[in-house]
Amino acid sequence: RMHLEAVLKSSVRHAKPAGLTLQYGTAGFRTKAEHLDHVMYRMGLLAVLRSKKTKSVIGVMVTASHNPEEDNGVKLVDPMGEMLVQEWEVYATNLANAEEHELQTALTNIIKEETINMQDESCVVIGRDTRPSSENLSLAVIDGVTAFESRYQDYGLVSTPQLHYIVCCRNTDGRYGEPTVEGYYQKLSKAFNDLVKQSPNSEADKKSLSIDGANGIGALKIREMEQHLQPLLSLLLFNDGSKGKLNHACGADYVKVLQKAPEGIDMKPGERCCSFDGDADRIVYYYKDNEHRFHLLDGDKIATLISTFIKELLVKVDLTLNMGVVQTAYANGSSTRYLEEIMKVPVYCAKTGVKHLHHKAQEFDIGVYFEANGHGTVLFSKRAEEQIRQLVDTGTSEESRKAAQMLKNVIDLINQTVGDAISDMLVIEAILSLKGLSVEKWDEIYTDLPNRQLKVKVADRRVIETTNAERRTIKPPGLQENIDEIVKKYHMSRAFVRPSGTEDVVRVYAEADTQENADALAHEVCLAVF
Ligand code: NG1
Ligand code: ZN
Repeated sequence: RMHLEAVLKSSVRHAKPAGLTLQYGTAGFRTKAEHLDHVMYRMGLLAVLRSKKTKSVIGVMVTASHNPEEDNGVKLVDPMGEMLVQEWEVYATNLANAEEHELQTALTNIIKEETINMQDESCVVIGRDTRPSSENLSLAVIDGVTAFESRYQDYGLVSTPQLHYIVCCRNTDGRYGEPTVEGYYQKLSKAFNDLVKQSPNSEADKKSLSIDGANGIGALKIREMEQHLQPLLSLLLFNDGSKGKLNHACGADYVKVLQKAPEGIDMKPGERCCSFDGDADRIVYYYKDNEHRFHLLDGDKIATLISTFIKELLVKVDLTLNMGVVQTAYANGSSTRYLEEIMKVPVYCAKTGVKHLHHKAQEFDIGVYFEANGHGTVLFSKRAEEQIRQLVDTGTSEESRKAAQMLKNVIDLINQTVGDAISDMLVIEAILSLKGLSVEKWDEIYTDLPNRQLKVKVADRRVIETTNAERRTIKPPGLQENIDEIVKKYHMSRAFVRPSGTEDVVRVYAEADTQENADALAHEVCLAVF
């Protein structure tokens, strides 16, 4: 058939190295950039098929997030700005792994199985991070899209959450916002400024916020947005990409895993600092105290701050909307206990990977989800949004109308499509300002249990299988019993292992009463895995 001829012809320029296999995992495809050209071309093709199938605009983001600069990756964005639906991940994997002579069959299979009408319209939007390899790889995506004669728009350098936002806008007739980067800045800055203007706390006692941009796209985008936030937020940007290497000794993942400040940032005692990751969909906060001790405020602390704030507003508007918090096994035990026992908020544990948290959070009127590593957002159901918007005008008291207005601003400020460092940062900054809360006071809400995360290289990580939201192993036989015995030797302890979905390693996590014990426990469990 005509359209496949063109596809096969162009594929020669993006030939797959024979024998190379990759898997569409929790974060799409991710590996060394030089192995990805054929994958990009084929994801361009797949995006066109997905677009025809859903009769919507589909996104393709070229990034490897917090991975080293030499890596790259690609993920597809579904119509409402969500991650690609799970059933299509299999198609992505099959398509990426088909040898050149199998490509036609792989494509025909998808078209047949999904009964795709190739005459249907399609449109793909493309974005990329700042990696040196990203531009050429995004051109390979475009080659795939045009081989199918599809419409497309290349948005160039954007953060991952900006592309998710754009996809959602394009498929909702602009009701979510203008489908441009400028539209994103307008929407978020208006909501932020409206929110912060209601703060009773004076400008004078506000310190500026220091941002570690991980030498990535987030730094670029913060520079563009900065002027929209004046004078309510003053920012100091470090690791802006002018000297350092992407994600090297900086960024949210580095800070979270090593529990220390990034290089290249100037920290003064008591001053708020935050780090983005390489594609700006994660954020963690931190500060150093007067004794120069480092304090981390990770995704769990962020989830607690945001859910507490929303819960307080819900009481004021007197709406009976249910709210739940979704975490993963990596959530610090103290955060879970605080949310359940003090805040009386139901907490759920999902498997690692945003799509799992996102789906669980959709079950609530208001679903707050965060991975401990700082990836997260808040989802408002249609019902919740409607009720809140209505109360802005019809609330029975001044106080309830004001609270409804704040909730409405939060809805506009949060990027509901995916975790977003910039959006989350603005939500946090607004809450701290409205509550007159310093970073130390926020940190004091609960005390983290000392913890350690390690990784172990094994011959084949797939020999480990887990259950119960990855908190226990069922394979290989005997491993869980071993871990249980080791954990028993420590106080207030917990540990689990799971195969990573993005790296060829097994991850080990441990918590205990002291840092020494958490470290020792993590080491012992590593040995049990090895
Ligand atoms: P893996 O490699 O499966 O642990 C990591 C993060 C996830 C998620 C993905 C996607 C940890 C422990 N794991 O997954 O939370 O962010 O990368 O980027 O942080
Ligand atoms: Zn990321």
